[in-house]
Amino acid sequence: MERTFLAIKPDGVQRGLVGTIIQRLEHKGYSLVGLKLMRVTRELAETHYGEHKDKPFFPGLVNFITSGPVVAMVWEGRGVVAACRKLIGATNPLNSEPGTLRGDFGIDVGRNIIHGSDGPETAEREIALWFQTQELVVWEPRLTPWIYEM
Ligand code: ABT
Ligand code: MG
Repeated sequence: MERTFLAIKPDGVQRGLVGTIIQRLEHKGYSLVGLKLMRVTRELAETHYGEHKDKPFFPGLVNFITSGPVVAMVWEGRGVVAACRKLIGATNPLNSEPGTLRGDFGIDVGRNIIHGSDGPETAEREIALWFQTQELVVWEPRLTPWIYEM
């Protein structure tokens, strides 16, 4: 089964959206295999957002992501990487469709609620960066045959 890395950013946690976000992904049919509330170190933030290190918004981005608790998660299921990007919505919440997390809950690009891996290779790299193998729980949800044709 495919896995993706998602992180509810400090704005999402401060605004009390943790439960809503997890519920939406559970209702979609995906299953949680890793979950932790944590403060992000500057080192982790700079590595995670390394591709943006020369962009003008990089210092603000690192300050923001280290400014409060983050909920780091690994979700599993068929097509989960691309589906979560769709459920999250466009990077700039003003361009995100209603019904997406950013479209429903965000306004500013620098306060866009949640991160999701942008492809399967990125997902593998980000899961390895944020989680140790023993923090991920392998389990078989009982609902599987009601969500998948198999
Ligand atoms: P992430 O899931 O946070 O990676 O966002 P997404 O993949 O949708 O968009 P990218 B391009 O990866 O943006 C990374 C973070 O940089 C912020 N950003 C981006 C700005 O603040 N200004 C900009 O002009 C752009 C392009 C948005 C993303 N995170 N936050 N917060
Ligand atoms: Mg990104």
